[in-house]
Formats: sequence, C-alpha cells, structure tokens
Amino acid sequence: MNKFLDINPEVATALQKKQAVVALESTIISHGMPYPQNYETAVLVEKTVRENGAVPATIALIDGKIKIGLNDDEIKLLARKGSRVIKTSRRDIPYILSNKLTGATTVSATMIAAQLAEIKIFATGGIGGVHRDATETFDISADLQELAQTRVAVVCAGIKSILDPGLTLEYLETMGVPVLGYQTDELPAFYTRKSGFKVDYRLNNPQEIARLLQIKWELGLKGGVVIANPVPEADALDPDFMAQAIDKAITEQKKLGIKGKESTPFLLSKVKEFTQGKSLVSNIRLVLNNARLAAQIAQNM
Ligand code: PSU
Ligand code: MN
Repeated sequence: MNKFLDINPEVATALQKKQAVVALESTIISHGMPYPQNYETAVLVEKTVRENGAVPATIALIDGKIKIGLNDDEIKLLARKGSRVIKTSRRDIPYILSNKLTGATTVSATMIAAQLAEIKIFATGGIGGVHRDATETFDISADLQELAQTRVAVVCAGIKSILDPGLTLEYLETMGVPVLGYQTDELPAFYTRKSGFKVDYRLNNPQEIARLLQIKWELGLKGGVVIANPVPEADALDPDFMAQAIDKAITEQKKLGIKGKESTPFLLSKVKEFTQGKSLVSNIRLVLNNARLAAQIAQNM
C-alpha cells in the first residue's frame, strides 16, 4: 500500500473482501456548503451510502496522510473550519502532505486518492468544468484532466450552469471521457433536470453502468466516466429563477475580480444567497440522490 495512505479499518476490510465502497469528497464539506448544513449533509450522505449496501469513504488530507474514511471528529473539523481548510486539487497535494496541513479534497484530488486505494466509484454533487468566458480566463477545472487520466467513475448531478456545459462536454469528448445519463437523454444542470445538451449515452440501471465501467477498465483504457444523475423532480429549481441568480453571481465575481480556486466557492455561496437558500436545499437532496446511485453501482462492480 502507498505509504501516504491511511485507510480506516472498516474501509480496508471492505476493500479486502471486494465489498462495495463509495468514495466521497471533502471540499463539498469545507467550501461547498455553510456550517452546520455541511456537517449534517456529510453525515447523511454516509448514512445513505450505508443504507444502500456500500461502505462510505470520505477523503481528506490530514497530518501528512491521505485519509480514506474519516471519523466523526474529522468531518466536524472540516465542516467547522470551512474555507480555512485548504481546498486541495491535484497540484496542491504534495505541499499539503509535506507540510502536514489539513486539505479538503476536490473531485480531482479525491479521484487520485480513490485510485490509490482502489476505490472505483465516487459520489459528489457537482464536478468542476469549463467556466463561462474560459476562452478569455483559461478557467478550466483540474477535475476534467483528472477524469481523462484516473480510473474512477464520478456520479454527479450534471454540469452546473455557473459553468459552460457545452464547452465542458467538448472538453470531455476530446479527453475521451464518456458522459452517461442515468435514466435521461439530456444532460442535467445540477439544480435543474435540463441543460439543453444531450448526454453521450443513456443508461437505465446500475447494472448496465457497472458493466460499461468494467469493460472500459478491462480494456486498459485509462480515465474516468461521468455519470450524470438528474436532481429528483421534487427538488429541482425553476430554470429561469436559477439563471437569474447565476448571472447575478457571475457579474459580482467579475466586479470583484475573483479568480482561480476561489471562483467556484464564491459562485456557490452567492447563488445560495441570491436564491434565499433554496439552492442549498436542492444541493443537499441531489447529493443524497447521487450517493444512493453510487452505492448501487458499487454493488454491481
Ligand atoms: N460544485 C459544487 N460543489 C462543490 C464543488 C463543485 O456544486 O463543492 C467543488 C468540488 O470539490 C469540485 C470543485 O471538484 O469545487 C471544483 O473547483 P474548481 O472549479 O476550482 O476546479
Ligand atoms: Mn478553476
């Protein structure tokens, strides 16, 4: 085992016995939601994974180790510290580990950790992507490069419209990353079930998804797969209402000159503010929905 990994006993046993394990990220806890909803959600997500027959493994960098499976105190610490914890993507990992800092893993860093631990399925809310105006700003999430090279499937609620879904799909196509729709032909847009873009393929059950993943990796094709799971109908928000909130958030971001790794957390918190917290409720529900599907896929691997 990699000497920087610290896998908790429950997860280690499940992996040895080839039981279902679902990786979970921690930037969604520290930077994606406010306290205490972030803590409550992290706990509920783990519970949902368990109820659906898999072992949850929330991942973070703590004391010079990549921790696979956090305990309650560790989750609470990330939740309370929020953005004072370091948002950790691929490029940040060596620095955080060498200085024994606390790092919350984004999709890219969580995928790296999951692959090291041989966990194949990962559930989150939203992945990073190509931002609007990326042709000027070059703001393309490291998550996309990770999906191109790391063998982990990511269950998410599609491409958030703080991003440019069309450009994100083009990028993923270039990088050879399949975008699958779970029981949908249309790419969902996180808070809403529709984006105006098609997924590459529609798959209707967890068994079919597991089979596709096995074939991809048995062939030796590197890289991941995006599994886009639409927010449940009852938790979806009105598209026009969301579009207005997102446009307002992006205008504010530009005005304040917010760039780099601060962009996504800033936009998420502004969207929450401009929707009077409605986006947060929807966000929590869709994450739970993704945890359920990820556990079902993991059981069929
Ligand atoms: N989208 C969300 N919530 C989040 C994130 C994205 O709805 O918490 C986080 C994830 O950790 C994702 C990261 O990997 O933001 C992407 O950041 P960036 O755009 O800076 O690559
Ligand atoms: Mn970025």
